[in-house]
Amino acid sequence: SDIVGKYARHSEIDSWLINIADQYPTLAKVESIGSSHEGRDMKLIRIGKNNEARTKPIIWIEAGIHAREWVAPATAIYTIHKLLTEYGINPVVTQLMDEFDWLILPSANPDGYEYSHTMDRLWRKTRSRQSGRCTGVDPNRNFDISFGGAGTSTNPCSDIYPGTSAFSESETRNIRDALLSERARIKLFLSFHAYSQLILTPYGYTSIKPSDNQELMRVAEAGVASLKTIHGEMYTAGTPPDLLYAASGGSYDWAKSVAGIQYAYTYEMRPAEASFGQSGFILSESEIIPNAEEVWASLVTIATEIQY
Ligand code: 0X9
Ligand code: ZN
Repeated sequence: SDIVGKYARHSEIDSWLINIADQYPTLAKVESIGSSHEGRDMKLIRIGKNNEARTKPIIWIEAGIHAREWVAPATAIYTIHKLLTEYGINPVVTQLMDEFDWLILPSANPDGYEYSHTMDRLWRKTRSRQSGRCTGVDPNRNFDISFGGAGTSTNPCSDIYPGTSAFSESETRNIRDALLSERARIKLFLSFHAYSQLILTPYGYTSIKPSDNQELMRVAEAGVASLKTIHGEMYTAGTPPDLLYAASGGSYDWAKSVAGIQYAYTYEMRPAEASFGQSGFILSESEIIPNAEEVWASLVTIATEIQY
């Protein structure tokens, strides 16, 4: 069944990944990076010409670490589909598959994602048991970078509870271990979120800028410009402390400052803002493809700009 352009369930994403990799055996391979707290598989798809040689630079995409941000996994799925179905047809896709291996984790918080479908549409965290009758840790506060610092709460019931210690969650440990085993080849790390229409540059945890801030901003601004050409949507590039709020323990900050991946960005996708009476996390299914098309255009530009 085709889930492109739909808000699919975790199990549908799983079987779709297996299926599409089967259809393109020379271009794709699915592997598991481990299980979630409730035992769901976390599948990573490796896409690229000759990806089995494991020699090319890697573009890493993690999506859905926040459960309610449904457009993020849906955009990762569109991207996987585009790469595989247009290889050898679309010259841009072909080039980006010849030059990079794409490692895409479309459902980074499977338990939370399922819970947001069955019990609470606005669930954000994991589903591990915490003290005081509370459930879940914010996985984007659970990485070991300024753990428990800015943008966290010590209240286990809070949506920004970072957990009892860094990497307390199976989901973040699985992501950490997969990243560490590939880090030498990863050139670009992307974390897909919603919403606010931003390309966030590092760092999120401090207002101190990395030494290569200018270069990171140049590439992000180029991405914003090409994104706008598709449907006219406006994004802003900059750091979380400058544009949103400081937040520690995030995956892209860890990818940059600990794993040493130079280009690390967090996308906050559609919508730009919540509309009256409705949460910004509730985005019509009809916006998945337009959102993914414009994000794709920015990815092409970013991938092109970082080639050297
Ligand atoms: O708060 C977050 O984790 C992200 N915003 S969201 O609305 N999707 O929850 C921003 C994350 C930026 N990254 C870091 N601050 N590390
Ligand atoms: Zn998020």
